[in-house]
Amino acid sequence: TESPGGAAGVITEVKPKVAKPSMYRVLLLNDDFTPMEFVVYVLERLFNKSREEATRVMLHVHQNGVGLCGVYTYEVAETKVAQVMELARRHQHPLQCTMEKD
Ligand code: NFA
Repeated sequence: TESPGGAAGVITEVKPKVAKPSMYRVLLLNDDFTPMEFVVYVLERLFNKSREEATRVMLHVHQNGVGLCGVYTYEVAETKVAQVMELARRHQHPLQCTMEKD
């Protein structure tokens, strides 16, 4: 949407702009005890990854100590972290999940 404004010939945008939300990375941390298959399951179930992509991310975390599960708005990222921590707790695995500003 446009309206005339300012100097001759200048078109002023009048559509109101909304701020883009800050985004947060959800990270999975390696440990020596959580079974690889459980980590793959978490990535498939909570982060909507294919078995192939979930396996790739799991192996990255296993080899590098930390890896990216996804990037989300604050509330979604918080929920993902809580879901991972609760699932790990229920299965008595020490798997850790954190979030950080993108
Ligand atoms: N390091 C774990 C193992 O060898 C697997 C793992 C991968 C754990 C990614 C946590 C995160 N069983």
